[in-house]
Amino acid sequence: LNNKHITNNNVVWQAGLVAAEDRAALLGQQPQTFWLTGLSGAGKSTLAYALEQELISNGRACYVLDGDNVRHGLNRDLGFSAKDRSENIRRIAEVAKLMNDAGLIVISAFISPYLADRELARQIIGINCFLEVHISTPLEACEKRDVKGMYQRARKGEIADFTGINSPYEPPTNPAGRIDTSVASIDEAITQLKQMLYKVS
Ligand code: ADX
Repeated sequence: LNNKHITNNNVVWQAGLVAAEDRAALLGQQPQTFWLTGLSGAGKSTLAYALEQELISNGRACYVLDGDNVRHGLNRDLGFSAKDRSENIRRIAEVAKLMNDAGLIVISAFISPYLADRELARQIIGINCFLEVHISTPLEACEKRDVKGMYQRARKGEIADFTGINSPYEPPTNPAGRIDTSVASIDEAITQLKQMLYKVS
């Protein structure tokens, strides 16, 4: 047994009989994780679901992990402190890794405001699978949309630690792509995202 396969609480990694490559080959695709990061209201979820629909219609097996939904289940115990956001992202990255291992293309849509958390996600998921995309819609545009009315509430001081208002957002320094949905249409954005996928597949 290799030491790296034993965790600090004496759990031993159990290897299966099928390789990740075999599962991917069965699905006829190379698994990837699109990691969409950006402010609330930037368009991450809209793009994630549109991309999922497009890829599924092209015969690709994929799945969306979305902030609002995951926080209803797996991460319902977490809030929006820096510590909780880090744990949120760590768990999502582990889930994305499992889904990639299962052969799926993952599209994740989380604010994921901290550079260090996204770097950890990249390490967990693996640099060859991880496609970081900054949904770079400016704060002013997100706030003007205010689809959930949260910016207005945050401005009134009703929401603590709201990203962009009283909690930081650290933009990626070298993302695989950048999309500003106050400028690009959904169709243009989907075309750009698909090109990223096929480049590495
Ligand atoms: S993250 O920062 O931990 O990555 P995540 O993407 O899971 O955030 O959740 C963001 C969603 O939670 C937002 O779209 C918004 O609807 C909601 N939300 C509630 N409180 C906050 C807050 N303080 N800051 C940002 N988003 C919040």
